[in-house]
Order: sequence, then C-alpha cells, then structure tokens
Amino acid sequence: PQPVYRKDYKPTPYLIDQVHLTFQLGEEHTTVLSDLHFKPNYQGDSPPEVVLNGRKDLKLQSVKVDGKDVPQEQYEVSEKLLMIRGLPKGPFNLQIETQIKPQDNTSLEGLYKSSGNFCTQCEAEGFRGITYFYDRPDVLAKYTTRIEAPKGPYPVLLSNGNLQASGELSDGRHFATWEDPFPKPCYLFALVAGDLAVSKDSFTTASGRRVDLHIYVQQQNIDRVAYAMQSLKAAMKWDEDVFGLEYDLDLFNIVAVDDFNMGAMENKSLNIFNSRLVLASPATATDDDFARIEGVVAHEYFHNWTGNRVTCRDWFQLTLKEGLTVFRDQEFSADMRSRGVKRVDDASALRRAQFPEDAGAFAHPIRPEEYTRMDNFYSLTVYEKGAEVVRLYQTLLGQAGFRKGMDLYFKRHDGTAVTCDDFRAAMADANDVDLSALGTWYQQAGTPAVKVSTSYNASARTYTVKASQSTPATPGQSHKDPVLIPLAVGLLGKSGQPLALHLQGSKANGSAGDSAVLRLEKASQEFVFTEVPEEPVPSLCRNFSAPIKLEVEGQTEDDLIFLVKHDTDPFARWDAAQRLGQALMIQLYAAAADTSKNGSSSLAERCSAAGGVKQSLVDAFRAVLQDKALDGAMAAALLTLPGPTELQAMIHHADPVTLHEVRKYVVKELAQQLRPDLEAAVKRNDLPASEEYSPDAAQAAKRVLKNKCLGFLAALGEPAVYSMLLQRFRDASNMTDEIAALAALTECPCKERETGLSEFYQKWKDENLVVLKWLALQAASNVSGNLAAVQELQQHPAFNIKNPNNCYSLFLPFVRSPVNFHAGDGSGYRFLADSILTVDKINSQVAARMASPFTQLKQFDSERQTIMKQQAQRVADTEGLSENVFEVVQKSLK
Ligand code: B3K
Ligand code: ZN
Repeated sequence: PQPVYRKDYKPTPYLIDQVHLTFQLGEEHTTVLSDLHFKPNYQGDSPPEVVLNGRKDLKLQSVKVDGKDVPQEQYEVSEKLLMIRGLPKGPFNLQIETQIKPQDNTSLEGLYKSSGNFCTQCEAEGFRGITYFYDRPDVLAKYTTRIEAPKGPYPVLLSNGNLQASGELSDGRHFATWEDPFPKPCYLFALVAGDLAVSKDSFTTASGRRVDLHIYVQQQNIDRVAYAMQSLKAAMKWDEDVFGLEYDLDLFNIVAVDDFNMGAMENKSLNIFNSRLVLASPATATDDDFARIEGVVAHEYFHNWTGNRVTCRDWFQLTLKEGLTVFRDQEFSADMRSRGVKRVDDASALRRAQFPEDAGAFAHPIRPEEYTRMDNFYSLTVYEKGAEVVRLYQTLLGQAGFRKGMDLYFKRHDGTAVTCDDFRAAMADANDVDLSALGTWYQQAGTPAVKVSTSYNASARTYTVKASQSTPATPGQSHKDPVLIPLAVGLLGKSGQPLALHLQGSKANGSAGDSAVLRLEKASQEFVFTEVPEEPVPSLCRNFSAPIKLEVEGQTEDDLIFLVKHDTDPFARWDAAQRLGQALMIQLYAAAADTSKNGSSSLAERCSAAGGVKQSLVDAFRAVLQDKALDGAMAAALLTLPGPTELQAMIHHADPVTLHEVRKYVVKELAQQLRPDLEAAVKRNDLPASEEYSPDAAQAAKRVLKNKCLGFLAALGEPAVYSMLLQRFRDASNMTDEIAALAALTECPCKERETGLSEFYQKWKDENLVVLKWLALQAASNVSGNLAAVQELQQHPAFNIKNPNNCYSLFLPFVRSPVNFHAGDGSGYRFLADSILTVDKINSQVAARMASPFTQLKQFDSERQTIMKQQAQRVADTEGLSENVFEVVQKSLK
C-alpha cells in the first residue's frame, strides 16, 4: 500500500457543487443514481480527465455525461478508481449508476445494515463505497437525496437537511426527498432507512428559530432517550452562550444504531450514534455512561460549526475539527459538572493513554505528515492532544481573546475547507499577536519533557525558576525543536496560603488569580519572582497548562504531601498525590524485582523489607478520606494510584506482572491501615434508599467515592468483605452501584465472584448494552488463568464478534489485564493475534484498533518483547491482511 503525504496536497481539477442522489433500497441489492454537477477548476482550455474514488464492491451500471452514454473507450474502472476522458469544456453533469449490497457490508463503512435498518458511515473515506466520487473533504456541494424503499420494513426515511417531499410508490414502496441547503463534503452525507421509534422535542434559538429535535431508536429503547435529549438542548444553549453559535436548520436528528465502529458521527443535521452513547436509564447505565452521553451528544452537536460549517481541507488537518471540538466538549462538561474534576479526569486520561501512544511505535504529530489508512489516525493524539493544543491558545490569549479568535475564524472561513494554519492565523490576527511559535506543536510527535529547578534567595527575596525542555526522538523524527509551553505556576507559603506573584521582566504572559503563566520557548530559561517573603512551595503546571511530562528537581516528599493538603489547584493537587504513589511504587518495584538477595522470599516480604507503604502516604490518604468538605469525585481521584501503563512508562523494561503485584500489594496495605476510614467513608456516602437516583455530578460524586473505598476493602481478601460486596451487588438500586460491587468481586478469586457474575447475566441477558459490561468486567480481570474464561466467552451465545461494541468489550479490556495479557508463556499475545486475524476478515477498522497493544511492545522486558514481536510478525505475514492492520503491526515491528 502507498502512503499519502501532506506535502502532496493538490486541489481537484473540477469542483462538484451540486449532488443529486437517488437510492433504491432493496434486500437483494441497492441501486445508487448519482447526478453530479461539475465545474472546471483547472487552468488552460483542454479539459483534464475526471478521476473518482471507488471501492471494489461498487458495481458500475452506467456512466453518462449530460444525459448521453459515455463510450466504453472513454472510461476505465479499476478496484479503487473510475477514470473518464474526453469531457466537454465548461460545466457538465455526470450521471453514474452503481449497485451495492449493503446487507453484506460488514466493514460498517459506507451504506450497511444494522439490526435490519439501513444506515451510513462516510467519514473518513466511506462515501466511495456508495458511489464514485471525489471522496475528500475539500469538495463541497449541496445535496438532494431521494430515498425509495419498501414501506413495511422501512417506514422511516432520513437524510441530511430538510424534508422536501414524500409519498407512496407502487408495490408497497414509498419515497422521501431531502434537501440540504449547506454545502458539505461527502463525509458528512448520511442516510437512514428503517423501522424506528422517535422521541420529539424542540429548542428555540437565541434569535427565535424553532428547531425540532428528533431522536430515533429501536422501539424497545424509546424510554431511554430522555437524557440524550436533555444533553442536546443543554449543548445548544451552551454554544450560544459561550461562543455565540446558533443552530442553522429547522431540524436536528439523532439516530442510535447498535453496530457502529466509533462512538458517533456528526453528519449534517443527521447525527448517527453508537446506541451505547444515546440510551440510558438509571437501571442500565452508570454515572460514567451518563456523563459520556452528555459529552458526546454535545461533541457531535458542536461539530455543526467546528467541522461542518468550517471543515478540513484534507485529512491531515483532522485535528482542526477534532482537537477543537474535543476542547469545546471538555469545556461544556466542565460547566455542566465540576470543572476541577473534569480537568483532572482529562489530564489523567491523556497521561494514561495518549502519552504511551506518543512514546510508542505509532507516535505521530497531531497533524500527521503521511498515512496509509486514514482510519488509523482517529487517534488519541489527534483528538486529545489536539484538544490540549487548542487549550494552549486559550491559556495564552485568555478566554476573551480565544473567543475573539473563534469569531474571526468563522467570519473568515464559514462554508469553506481550511487548515490548522488558518486556525492559528485567525487566533493571532484577532488578538494582534504572533502565534507562530505554536506551529511546532503541529509538526512534532512525542511528549515534551520539562525539568524545573528552583532556588530561593532570602536576602534578595527572590525566587528563581529554571526550566529546560526537550522532546524525545520518535520514529522517523529524531530532531526536535523546543515548543512554546505556557507553564502556570503558583507559590504557596508556609501555612499553605497563596503568595502574591511579581514576575521580573516580561516573560510572564499573564496571570490568573494566584497563578502566573511562564512562557517557556527555549531549550532552557530562567524566571525570577520578586518580593517573595518566604521560601515557597511551588505548584506547577496548574490546571495542566500544557501536555508535558514535568520533572521537579529537589521536590521532596514533604513538598508533595504539603501540596496534597493545601494546593487550591485541583490538577496540581491531584498530581502531587500521583507523584507520591509513583515514587513509592518505583521504589518497591526495584525491591520486588530483585530476587538476588533472598530468592525464596515472597513479593510482599521483599516489599516490606524495603520499607513497605510509607506512613506519610497512609496519612495523606487518611486526610483525604476524612476531609468532609472535599468533592467526592475529587477525593476518589486523589485516592487513585497511578495505573499500570503510567508506571510501565516510568520503569525501564519493567516486568508488567511484577509491577501489577506491587500495585496490588500497595492497595492491600493501604486498605489494611485505612480500614476504619474507608468504612466510615462508605457509610457517609451511601445514599438513603429514599433518595431518588440522579446522574448529576453531586450525587455521582458520592457514589464514586463510596465505590472507590469498596474497591480498597475488596483488596483485604476477607470472606466477610466478599459477602458484604455480594449483598451490595444484590441490593443495588442503580447500575453504578451494581456494577461497582461486581467489579470489585471480579478481581477476587472467591465464590461470590462466580455467584455475582452468573446472577448478573441472568438478570440482564436481554439487554445488549448491559451484557457488554458483563463481558468487559470478566475480560479485564486479573485472576490468574483467566484467559481460558475469556476464550469461553468468545463462544458464549451472548458474544457477537461482528458487533464492534462486543469486540471492544472483550478484546480491549483483556489487553488491560497485566496478569493475563502479559502471561509469561505468551498465551495472551497469541490470543490477541488470533483474534485480530479473525476480526480482520469481518471489519478491518476494529481489528486495527485491537492491534494497537503491539505498538507498545518496546516498553516491556526483553523476554516479553521477543514473544510479542513473534505474534506481531505472524499477523504481519498473514496473507490477505487488511491495510489497516498492516500499517499498525508493521510500524510496531520497526
Ligand atoms: N468524526 C467522527 C469520527 C469518524 C471516524 C471515522 N473512522 C466522530 C467524531 O469525532 O465526532
Ligand atoms: Zn469529533
């Protein structure tokens, strides 16, 4: 397969400004008639050929120009292209008729069937599976779509825009014609035809336009859409309030489907969602599910401006719409819930998942330079790091400045397809500042590492902060330049009070309350605070002001404990707690892994000989548990020890199983020492049975803290705790508590585990989305020898390998189990490789996502690297492998 390069961008020789599509949907085959209005976009007066993208499953029936058949010798069809010569000068119409078989399309890209209904997914390059087209985002056209289908099985016919006409046809068929007045790239095209129930509501925009809001789901789910509807209305209001952006049509549709590769899709006025991100009831969805639904419904809605009205010139610019829209949904959720907790969650997720991507074999800049399969670049880097880069603008310009930049961005680019550079230029011009220094973030892969050292001069009353930065080499990119890093800093005095900040010179970009923003842009720099009355404790990278790895020289354990107690910045406070946990586990790992001194000792003995869990950490955790004023979600975050992937990245070639055992040892020790406090916190946060469930942040915070404490107590390994958990599982009145108790048990080899799992399945076996939770819990379990259970689940009647959610709930959680995925005999790796090969034949996008653990193989000990490579190689060598999977494994093997 040939990669595509960003530098090779060229506009098409023609533009298509009008598209008329007619779909004749059928069970045997579907006919697609496409009538395209072409306009010259070339120089000179000899018309070049038209080269359109296609896919091998398109059956070309006829090609006409201005109504006349194009002679055979004037066109060529290959697996991926349709080429037409001898075209007239000036504008012309091209009519193409193709046949497709949506019912056989298991890739879930293009037009396909889910639960008997027709639906589409065109981003990034799915439209070419429907008809021949310039399948790229810089060709913007107005679409009309006529859908014809049998009325019995497909009473609902939907496409983008407004309904123009509908009516009956002969033979029990009917039709609907939709017209979208906004020019759009083909990746935003959508069609749905099926038997669906609808929930209706409306929203009146600031300027008084009434918008009908319709959510379509399968009949049995109609009572589970209220939360999605409420989230949609909240998002519409928020975008008006915060960015002055109104919705632009009279109708907004959401359709939920069970078979969907990703979370959701922002097709113009017809968003299509994975049903797990629409459907929710207290009995079947957790607090996290509710929060995710709110966030994703908002995200897709926000795309109407950031993505649809202003779109991407080419796919290399994907972060232009995704990074920006993720940033917008993060801010929305922060306003709907707890801002501090949201920031901690996002920062924590970035570190846990994106940092490894940026350090692994698939590292790429947020704006990649090349790709083989674009699908593989819908990555955490493009989305989540991209959102952090957008946040840099806001941190540098302030909220008002950022808004000015957004206004100018829309004013300049509405209705067009642009680049990340256009976005930066709008931000810079609107604020009359030079932001070219931010350009490097778009070019360089890898997480910048910043080292800070500080010194206090008592007689001069100055405090100096020295900062140096470097970005580690990544595959194909060995040289790195410094990047512009806004580092938000606060200084705390002896009793925890914030000190007033006076920064010498003009290097500070601004100050917000108790924080100053240092502008790091060189390899090494110095900043001096004056009038500092006492030696402070620095609070650094507040609000996670940049996506960096920060090392603070000379930072003591006392400093960290002090920050956990006193820092008013939620991120910096949480980060201090993380650092305490990291330091401890790194130290204990070294002792645990060193079996040379006393080979017969147990891991716990080696850990306690090395000092065990320090009293200071126990005390810090106790203070969190006893702090009744603290938001429960924040408390839960502070009590969460760094996870396996973060620790793995910090310990060179660590053995993942030993590392897991060390973490388990720490959790158990903490549970033993904090038992009364954990039990008290559980009691305090148990809601009275009389209180009705609400997914709001305040109530969810109590549950998350309680369930965090229950997780610690489970680690005690006591039969009494097991039966308490089973009882809680049985008594639970909502899914959050039910699954939390079961999750705690699933990590413990005890009879209550088996009882709970089987009762849960019996109770929920007819609820697809709940069964996914049941699969995921078991797959992720670290009880030893669990691979056999996972293999059995693959044969279980509840498991459907053709459904992406099923794959994501079995294979991806399994990979997160250090004990079973990284089993020393290689059985976990072999299982993953086998599963990838099986799934690849059905759906290569899903298979490629499953292959991503191989991109991390260099992190592990050499024995594991060897056996992981063997499996990656076996996948790479398989005949008929998809390009998607090949691109991932081949990079992993380099
Ligand atoms: N834009 C879509 C993702 C499409 C994925 C294509 N493989 C969802 C989103 O980011 O909103
Ligand atoms: Zn998006």
